[in-house]
Amino acid sequence: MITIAEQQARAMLPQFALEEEYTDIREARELTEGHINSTYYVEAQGAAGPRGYILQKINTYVFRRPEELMANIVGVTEYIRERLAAGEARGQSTLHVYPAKDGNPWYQDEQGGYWRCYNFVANSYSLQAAAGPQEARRAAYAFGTFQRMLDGFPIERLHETIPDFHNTKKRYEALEAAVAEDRAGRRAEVEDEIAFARARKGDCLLLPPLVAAGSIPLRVTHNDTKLNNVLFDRDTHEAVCVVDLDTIMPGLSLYDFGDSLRFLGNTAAEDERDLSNVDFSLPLFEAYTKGYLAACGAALTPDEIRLLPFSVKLMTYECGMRFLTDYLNGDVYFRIHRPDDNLARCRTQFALVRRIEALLPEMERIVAQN
Ligand code: ADP
Ligand code: GN1
Ligand code: MG
Repeated sequence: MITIAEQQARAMLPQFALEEEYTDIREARELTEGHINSTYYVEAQGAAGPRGYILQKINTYVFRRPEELMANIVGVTEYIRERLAAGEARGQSTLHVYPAKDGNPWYQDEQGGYWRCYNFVANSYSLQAAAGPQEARRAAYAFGTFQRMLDGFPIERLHETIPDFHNTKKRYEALEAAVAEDRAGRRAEVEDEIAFARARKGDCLLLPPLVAAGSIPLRVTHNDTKLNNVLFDRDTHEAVCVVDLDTIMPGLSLYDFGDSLRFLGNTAAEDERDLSNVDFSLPLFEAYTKGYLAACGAALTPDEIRLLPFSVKLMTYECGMRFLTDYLNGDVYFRIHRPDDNLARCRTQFALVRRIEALLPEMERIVAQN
């Protein structure tokens, strides 16, 4: 029986102008770790041997303007490629976008769906959790280097692929709107979580005045720095390529730092059901901080450095609110595997916020020492 992944690969791979002809599709399978797009790994037999591709159907509920999104990705990957060719950031690589045969960096299918094709980064793997400080430091180095390389990118060329993506105040307001509407009839079940979010509303207001005053600069940022959005090399185990470039936009370095630790600093999975397993790892925080500061610390302002610990709390709180909002809205945004996934994810994020709150002084001490 032919699987859906095989069907998609057979229909979509021929639409792209690859650098070599292939004779056969040897393997096609869906990669289900991401929460947003539909991602397929495809291995095709070329003249010189098998070659891996990533075919992705862009989630157009989440990304309303896929042409602009692809323009961002093409611009940023070309820019990074030039910097790498000039000898910067040795060991790092960037994605290659294969154009469709009509020349666009996407292919539109008969139902109006948008597809794109990347190289599968050869010999790479991704992780759902850091096994130890070395992996945290390596991921941090890759994300920090990515940010440093994009420092000179003309920020005005970027489209905002999701407006107000990390505007925590707007995320709070979206949660209140979802509570009021109670579209899926789930409100009664989540009163504790709603109260938790409300009690921390003031946190939403801390960064905007510093941005307005210029002590926290707007930069070109990735905005989705989960550990599984960086690829590791199978031989060296270094973090070699940052992927998931959909949310590259003007943003704050603190979003990237905080969001990475939200995911990687958690001792449990994002959708862990047993909250007693959720804790925040100070050794992983320290390792990540070291790797990040080594890669891009020289460019950071005193306020950016001072607020590194707070950013972890803020991004965790924000993400928890986003999961809660989606749960109340009936799971329209994040991909779920089980009906209560978004509720479980919200609960892990809020449990983690509690732990981070208790550990903030320790985290501040670690930043001061590095
Ligand atoms: P989503 O937006 O749904 O998270 P991603 O672009 O992050 O989608 O892709 C999902 C996963 O597929 C990534 O976490 C990564 O592990 C893997 N992946 C994506 N692109 C590539 C690539 N070019 N090479 C190797 N693996 C990739
Ligand atoms: C989504 O696409 P993915 O799975 O890497 C989300 C992030 C969240 C994350 C939570 C475009 O990331 O913002 O932090 O889930 N991406 C988008 O796991 O909303
Ligand atoms: Mg992803």
